[in-house]
Amino acid sequence: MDSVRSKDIQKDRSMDRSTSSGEDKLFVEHCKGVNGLERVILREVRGSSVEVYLYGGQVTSWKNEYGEELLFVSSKATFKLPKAIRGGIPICFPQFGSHGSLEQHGFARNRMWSIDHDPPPFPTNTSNRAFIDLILKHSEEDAKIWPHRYEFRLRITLGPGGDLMLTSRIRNTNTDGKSFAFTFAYHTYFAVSDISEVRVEGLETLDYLDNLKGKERFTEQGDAITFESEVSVDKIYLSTPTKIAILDHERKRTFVLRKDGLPDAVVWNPWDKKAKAMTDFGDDEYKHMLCVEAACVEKPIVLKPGEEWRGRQEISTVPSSYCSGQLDPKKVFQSD
Ligand code: TA6
Repeated sequence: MDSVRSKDIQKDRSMDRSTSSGEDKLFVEHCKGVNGLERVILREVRGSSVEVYLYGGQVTSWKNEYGEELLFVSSKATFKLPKAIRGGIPICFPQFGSHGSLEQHGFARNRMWSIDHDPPPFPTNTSNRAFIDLILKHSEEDAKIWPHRYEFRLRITLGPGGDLMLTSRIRNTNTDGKSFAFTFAYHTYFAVSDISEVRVEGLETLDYLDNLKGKERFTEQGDAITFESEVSVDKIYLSTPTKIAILDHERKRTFVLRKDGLPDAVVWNPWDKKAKAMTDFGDDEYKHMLCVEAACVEKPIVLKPGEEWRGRQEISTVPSSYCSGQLDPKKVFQSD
């Protein structure tokens, strides 16, 4: 998996925040990545790190303090425009999936984002040092397919404890008085030891749209979601709790996903057939990834000119061993 990530990395490490003190450089570093694409590395004092490509405004690595990779990126991922990078956290905007007339998952993941050197004050005061502000704005190219003026500000923050936060602020800057509507997802690819050993907690008994059955609506059964049935899963859970847990039994690790402003959650694993059909995905890689995506799909967000929407996702890990009952889902969901 690291072959793609370590290939073609040029040793050109430039500074961040021209006014930044020596110390800041420790937290945020600009350098070139695969195929010379601009990337930013965030580091935290205890050793955790995050890698972000300006192409797609996409997180492509999140490592804990032991240097263990927590996100999946395919060994066949292409880091070449206009193809989206297969893995990490692609941003689906202004359309999730095929829910609309645009290309699958919209265009934000296939665009070159910029560093936002002058972001408006951030809603929450943060002592975090390891963060980067990115911005994507409307372009003539996009206006041909989506005739709206917008500003999409994305802050990516690595917390002192190694938590990863993504906060999106999307503003309608239309000057023609027109509102616009969009759907959205943080299409997160979690790295897992063995998909058949993974459980997802927090989506029990919820309604979902099955993308493999013409988006027909069903209700999930009572227990945690598992992946033993040897078939691909592609479900959009509606109006979910703000916290979801992904338990990787073999690794004794639980991912806790907290979300805000994103009512839905998508669960996707392509399994073997779809895996073989994807050119930028290894045939067996479906065994080591699971997408759980904080999303807004069922009810599109509508913004009038001047209005701004905010959608936030925070992911963290807790050591777990489900069998020993250490991780009691009720406790996870009560812990705040
Ligand atoms: O989020 C799940 C999904 O919409 C699936 O339907 C599957 O197509 C996946 O996204 C990957 O989409 P992509 O366009 O990246 O191949």
